[in-house]
Amino acid sequence: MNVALVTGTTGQDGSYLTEFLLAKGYDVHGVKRRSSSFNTERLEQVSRSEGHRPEHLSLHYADLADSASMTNLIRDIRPDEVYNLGAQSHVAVSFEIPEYTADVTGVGTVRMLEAIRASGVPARYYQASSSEMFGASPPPQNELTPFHPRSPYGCAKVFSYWTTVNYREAYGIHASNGILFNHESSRRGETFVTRKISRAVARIVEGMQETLTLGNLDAVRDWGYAPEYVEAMWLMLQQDEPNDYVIATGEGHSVREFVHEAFAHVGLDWSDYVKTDSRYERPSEVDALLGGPGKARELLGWQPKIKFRELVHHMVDADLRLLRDERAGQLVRIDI
Ligand code: NAP
Ligand code: F7E
Repeated sequence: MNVALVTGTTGQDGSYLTEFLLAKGYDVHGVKRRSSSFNTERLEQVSRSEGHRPEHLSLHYADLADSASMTNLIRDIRPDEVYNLGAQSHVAVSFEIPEYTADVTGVGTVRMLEAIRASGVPARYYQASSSEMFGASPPPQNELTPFHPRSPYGCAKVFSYWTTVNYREAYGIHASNGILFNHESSRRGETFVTRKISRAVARIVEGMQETLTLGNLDAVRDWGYAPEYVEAMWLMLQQDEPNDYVIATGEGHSVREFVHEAFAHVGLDWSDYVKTDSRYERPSEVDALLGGPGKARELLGWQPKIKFRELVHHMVDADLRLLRDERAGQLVRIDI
């Protein structure tokens, strides 16, 4: 039986990865943070998935800002694989709380790797690196593209990326970076742009909202489907040698195109509903991200299946379903 420790298990990716690992027969230990309200809603969706094995999922209170909690977990659980997905992951928010972002998203990685090294547990390690590290480097971006981060979040991820490489080189830890481009789903946090749009479209259709206010519509992103991306994380840790991989669809689309496609899917013209406000713009923006996933295709055999149009339609349909079920007083599975 393989044992995995997942930080960020309550987040979008953590919930899909947990589901994926349980289906593969793993014992999964997830890290959750103390919160004054429930923060395990996504894991409740995991518990309704086919083949869920609740006896193989354990949740532990710990925090990336608290090294002792992570060291104790690794020593006690002795995982075969550690997936470090926990982070203050919101780019715009990172400008408001840069020091906290550096601590959790940056130094948190040192805490995890140092816990592995100090415990002597021979765990393989996955680091959730990000296309935000490329920042101002023009597209297309791949593993050889120089980093030029444009936010405190991007800077913290660059630190984590090199820390992961350093622990691999210095201590021989099987540590890999997944440089994931944006990936989305019905479990995406509501303040990221894709979910903000799909949720607003559903609310407008249901007569619960009149307009949608966004920031920069010109930004281009390479949006993929989150459940496919967690499989790539797992594949990286199944390789004989650790390595760093870009995971992306290879297609770039603007926020404006996303908005257009989402409203058109329900027969509406986006320009009748969408406003812009500089309050949603960032002090420094990443203009265009478009990844080259050739190395992952060649070495991992990984390829994205769901592309832009299908993703947009899935997200709008899922939010419509969720809203209608909530209004009907039902709580049902909202996976797409
Ligand atoms: P997410 O939904 O925001 O989830 C982040 C997770 O980190 C949540 O479980 C959160 O807990 C946890 N967390 C936050 N602060 C923490 C702390 N101090 N200690 C322990 N855990 C903490 O993010 P995601 O979209 O799933 O992304 C997963 C990882 O991949 C993140 O590291 C993100 O930066 C990175 N990434 C994401 C994308 C993307 O497009 N989604 C692309 C590249 C890289 P709560 O639930 O309690 O908030
Ligand atoms: O913004 C623009 C915004 O917040 C995408 C995280 O998962 O992916 C994510 O970071 C674009 C940006 O994601 C609004 O300016 C316009 O250009 O959905 P987002 P992100 O910043 O790309 C990377 C790969 C990560 O690693 C991160 O963890 O959309 N935009 N109007 C807006 N963005 C938001 N949030 N809200 C708006 O109203």
